[in-house]
Amino acid sequence: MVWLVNIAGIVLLIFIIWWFWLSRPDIVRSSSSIINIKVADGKYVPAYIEIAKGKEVTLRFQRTDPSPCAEIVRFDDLGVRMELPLNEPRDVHLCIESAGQYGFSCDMKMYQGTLIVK
Ligand SMILES: [Cu+2]
Repeated sequence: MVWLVNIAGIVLLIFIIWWFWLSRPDIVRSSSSIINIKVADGKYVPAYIEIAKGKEVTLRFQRTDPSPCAEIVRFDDLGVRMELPLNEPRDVHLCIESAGQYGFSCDMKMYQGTLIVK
């Protein structure tokens, strides 16, 4: 019986690793030039966005989260920082020339998202 418990433990561990580190539930690959991002309930939705290298995109942030934590969005790698007033969409225009991953976050880095440029 002990081996059965061990196997159950290993399966559970694999599931936990997959869930927290490997699953990207809301990755969005958008071919459209305007991508809507909701700022709600303590997170960005979607939080993982794949965009094409060298193409102009508009990230349209719609903040419905009243937490003051959400009122700034910053793209540190790109030198972009923008205020997000409540219930008023704000656009961030980007054209990224080199492939890679670019994080974005609120001012205290509690809300986090990633742009994947390919
Ligand atoms: Cu914050």
